[in-house]
Amino acid sequence: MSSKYLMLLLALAAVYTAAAENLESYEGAQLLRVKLSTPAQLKAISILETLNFKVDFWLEPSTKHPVDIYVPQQHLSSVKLYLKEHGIEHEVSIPDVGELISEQARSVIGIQQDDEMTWDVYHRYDTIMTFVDRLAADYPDLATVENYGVSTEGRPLNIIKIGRNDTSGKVKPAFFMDGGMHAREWISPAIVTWFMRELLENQAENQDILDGLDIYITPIANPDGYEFTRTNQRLWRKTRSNQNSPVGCMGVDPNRNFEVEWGGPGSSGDKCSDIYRGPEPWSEPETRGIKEFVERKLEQGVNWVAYFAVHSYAQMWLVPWGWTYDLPPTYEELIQFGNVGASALTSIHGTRYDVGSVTELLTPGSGGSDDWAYGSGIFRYSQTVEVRDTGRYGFVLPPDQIIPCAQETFAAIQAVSRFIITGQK
Ligand code: 0X9
Ligand code: ZN
Repeated sequence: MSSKYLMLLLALAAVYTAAAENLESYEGAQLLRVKLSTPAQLKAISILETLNFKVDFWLEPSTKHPVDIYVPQQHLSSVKLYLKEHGIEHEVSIPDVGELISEQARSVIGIQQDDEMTWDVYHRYDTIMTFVDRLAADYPDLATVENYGVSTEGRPLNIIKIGRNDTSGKVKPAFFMDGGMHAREWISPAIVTWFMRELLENQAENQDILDGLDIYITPIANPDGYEFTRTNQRLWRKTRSNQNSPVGCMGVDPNRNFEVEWGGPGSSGDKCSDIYRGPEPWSEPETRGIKEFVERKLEQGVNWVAYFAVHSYAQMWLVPWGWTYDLPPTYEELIQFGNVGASALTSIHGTRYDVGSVTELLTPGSGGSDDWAYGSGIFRYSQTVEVRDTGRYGFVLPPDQIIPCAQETFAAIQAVSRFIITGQK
């Protein structure tokens, strides 16, 4: 190894160590998977959150699907005992969450500085936003970047519009996509940036889509939270606004902050909860920015048709409602649209997705962007796509899955785009 290279490696390692000093350690924490079969077991698991074991439900308690529970090292034996006492068997899906996180961090050291956009690692906010600006500069006829606000910590909220300018006067259908709403779901910004790249750098394959649609993508809807996962807590979910909590809890779950039956089931008034809905709807500049942008464009004549919230994980294509067990009035066509997407997705790598309403497949969660998009009457089709995986790695998805995940999800976007374009002719 040349001494120049060694010096570079040492410098990078020093930067990493300095940054790592602020990083919360997840050493020895485990992800446990349980399958609940009775209402009593469901109750016992739901209560777990209030017992001071500092558990974090990566998948919320339900009898419809396995439940993933993150447990810090110091509470593992108590939680395992609690499960046993309630007759609930568990599997350990991640034996050391801290080790898994460090492994992924180590794999970045020495490979590259984080300035060039690639899809083999997860990138920082600056790298991603610079990439988005570059795309718009490289493809001025097809892409433009607009600002729709500023985050609590002062980061620009930018969105890219991709589509060929139509001079015929015909109003094109438009898609809206929110990526990176939840900070720790790193796969989301990683794949939506791939969609942009695919559309613009592989135009031959996407001519009809570029001609027939306008696709608006905000790659990191919650930039403060995203950066906080890089500098402080890898598993942070919410925004970073100050809520004047007496115990110092920060932030709001942006996906409980949209106004549609705001404050309903599956959202919390506790500032320390990961599903804290905020003091009022639209309290966060990150959610308010989306609402105001969508409404402004609507007034300017944009023909909004479909809303995609890109989250992880579970491999589910979720349609409204999230706030009630009732099915929405156009449930059938939402499911039809979802099936078009999910079957195209599966055709690429065989990855299986469930399609259904949020409350059919998961648990209620009120105040989500999907419910607002649909319930406001602005978008005919609205969905949350929960991408890879099903819990083997959960939020700590290895970066070698970015490209396969992006490829298959992009196939879904292409399929629903064509469904809209041909259907609307
Ligand atoms: O709970 C959420 O916000 C989403 N799941 S996640 O694990 N990515 O946090 C699901 C959102 C589904 N839609 C609504 N609850 N409205
Ligand atoms: Zn999410």
